[in-house]
Amino acid sequence: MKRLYSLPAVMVILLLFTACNGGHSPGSEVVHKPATHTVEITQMQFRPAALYIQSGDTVLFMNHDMVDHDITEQNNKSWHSSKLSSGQSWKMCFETSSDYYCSIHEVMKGKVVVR
Ligand SMILES: [Cu+2]
Repeated sequence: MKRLYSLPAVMVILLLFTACNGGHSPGSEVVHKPATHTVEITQMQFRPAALYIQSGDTVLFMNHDMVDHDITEQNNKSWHSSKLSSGQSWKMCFETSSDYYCSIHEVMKGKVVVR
């Protein structure tokens, strides 16, 4: 018996709005307008290696290298990007600080510090 089973070629989840819910927590005294920051990946490094943001900000990772990279949360891999080819980018909204690295090149490390 021949079973033809074609997997969906592409399953794309488009997260058009990756911004964290800008919910105003009760009693919060400062309303921060979410910003977008960029981390450039170049010459096997994240630049800046340490990025300081505010909760709810979005970080865009841009791969300028000729090789693939990814961005993986370092402590328990609680999140990770897809593999970024040269010229590709990926973004995520941060509510807490995270250390991250590239799982393809484990010496590549960086962190996002929410303050
Ligand atoms: Cu890498």
